[in-house]
Amino acid sequence: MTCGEAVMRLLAAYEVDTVFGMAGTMTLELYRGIARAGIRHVQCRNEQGASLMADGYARATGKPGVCTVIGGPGITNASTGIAQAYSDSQPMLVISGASPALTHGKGWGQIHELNDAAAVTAGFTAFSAMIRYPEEVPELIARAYAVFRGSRPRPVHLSVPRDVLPLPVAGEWQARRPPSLPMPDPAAIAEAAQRLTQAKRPLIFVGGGAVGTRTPLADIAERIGAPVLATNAGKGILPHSHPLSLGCSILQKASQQALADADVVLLIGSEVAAGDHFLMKLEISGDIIRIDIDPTELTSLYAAAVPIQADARAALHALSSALASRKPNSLRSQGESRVRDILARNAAEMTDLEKLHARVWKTLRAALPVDAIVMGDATQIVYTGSFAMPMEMERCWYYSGNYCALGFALPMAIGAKIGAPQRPVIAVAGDGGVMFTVNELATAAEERLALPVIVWNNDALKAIADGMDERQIPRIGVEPRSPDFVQLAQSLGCHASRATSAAHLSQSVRDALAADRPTLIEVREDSPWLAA
Ligand SMILES: Cc1ncc(C[n+]2csc(CCOP(=O)(O)OP(=O)(O)O)c2C)c(N)n1
Ligand SMILES: [Mg+2]
Repeated sequence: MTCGEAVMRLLAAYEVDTVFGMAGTMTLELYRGIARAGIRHVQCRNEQGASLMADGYARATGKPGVCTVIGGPGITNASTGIAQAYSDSQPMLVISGASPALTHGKGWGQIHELNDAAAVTAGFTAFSAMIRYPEEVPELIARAYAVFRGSRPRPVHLSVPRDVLPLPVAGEWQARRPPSLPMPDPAAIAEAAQRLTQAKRPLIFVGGGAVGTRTPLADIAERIGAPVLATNAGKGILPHSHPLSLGCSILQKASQQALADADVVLLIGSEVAAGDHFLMKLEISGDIIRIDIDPTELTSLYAAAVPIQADARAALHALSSALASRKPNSLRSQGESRVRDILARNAAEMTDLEKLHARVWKTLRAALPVDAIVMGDATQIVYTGSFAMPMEMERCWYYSGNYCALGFALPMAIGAKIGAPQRPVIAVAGDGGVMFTVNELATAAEERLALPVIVWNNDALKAIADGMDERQIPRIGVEPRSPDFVQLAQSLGCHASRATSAAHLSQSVRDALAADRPTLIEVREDSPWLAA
């Protein structure tokens, strides 16, 4: 067996069933392994697509996404998707080729040569390592899974030189058992429970790290009467319809004010990234009880009065038990009326453009099943969607958020649909953003994915054009000429249409969810049917 084959057989032992990739001569032995290990290979059109698809797969399945790319341009192309996954704390394993080990750093002009590949990806991975001997592989892959399963998940990059991949490996490598997650300190939980019972205006703020905590979260919120605010990544953990849910409304003023006014904030599994609120720092004047798996977060920008380093699920179960033994403070109905008031003030402040976006979301919400996954690009309609698209379930709404890489939505949706084919998945991107990765429509067509792709067309890089207008800067480089999106999608093997009414949009989405291939649906911002 070659090292390349052994790598893939070992990944199969870690239950890897799919890799997203682009082959090259340097990675041929990995492909022998892919074939022999019975792993599905999804061929992307550019490595940026592969890393974003691997990320989408991870978000839909909860398992690490894997991509295989060549060194050099394979890695520099994949970097955007790896960095996006890093920013959003998603597990991803990137296996790349590299030029022969002997040549590294010598400037001999080897094909795909990259000075210090590990240094290139070090800034957006939990760790990046260059393999020198096949024997190093089992430990490094075990370390990658320790990151994925036992700590804050983040991407890992392993480069395997082209002269190491063909080396012989004797015997099968075994998967190693990953460590368990850190448990909360009982004293810190008792202190948190004490402070929460005494709070007059508590508020809970949940991020992606709180996924999987619905039951204890709802229990805690109800006992202390706390409104629950979510980041984009935390959207749906508490169902939108819950009377204490503020949804992901942190872009809106009344929600920001409620956070500023709370006397105790329970912040769970979130760095409160600026991509969710567009401010340097949110105002929080109350004490923060913070639960995070990453110890560095607990002392960061939003430093904790009560820092609890733990897995959020374990911590919230412990906190809900600790609160159960205390007398409820009977603030639930007050909390619910605070929520109604905040939501009403947010609604009253919506701009005309946001109201127009919200009409589209209303149509989409009605057309999509409750468990549909929405992958949103950095387009204005998605910013509005963060608060205007209600979610009853977690892991259903993803937005490129803080790293904010244009071109996120389509490949993410492809990866999600491949990972969870039984789930409805939809991509929403702007006319500017979709062009970054539109080539991957060919991948989606080849994979015969029933995937609606909404293109929100306002004939501009509008978020930036608006910024120029506001500052009286002439519009430069923000009005690219778009292709005919319908023709473009058709030529890449997709169905395509332009929405002509709300009913037509709704029917097109429903049809697309059951189609034999992807469907691009263009929605023009200036559609007469969308006007108020
Ligand atoms: C890779 C990348 N380059 C540049 C940007 C800066 N940027 C943020 S939003 C935006 C405009 C996007 O235009 P479009 O997708 O049409 O959405 P719209 O704002 O028009 O709704 C740009 C250029 C970015 N987020 N990502
Ligand atoms: Mg646009």
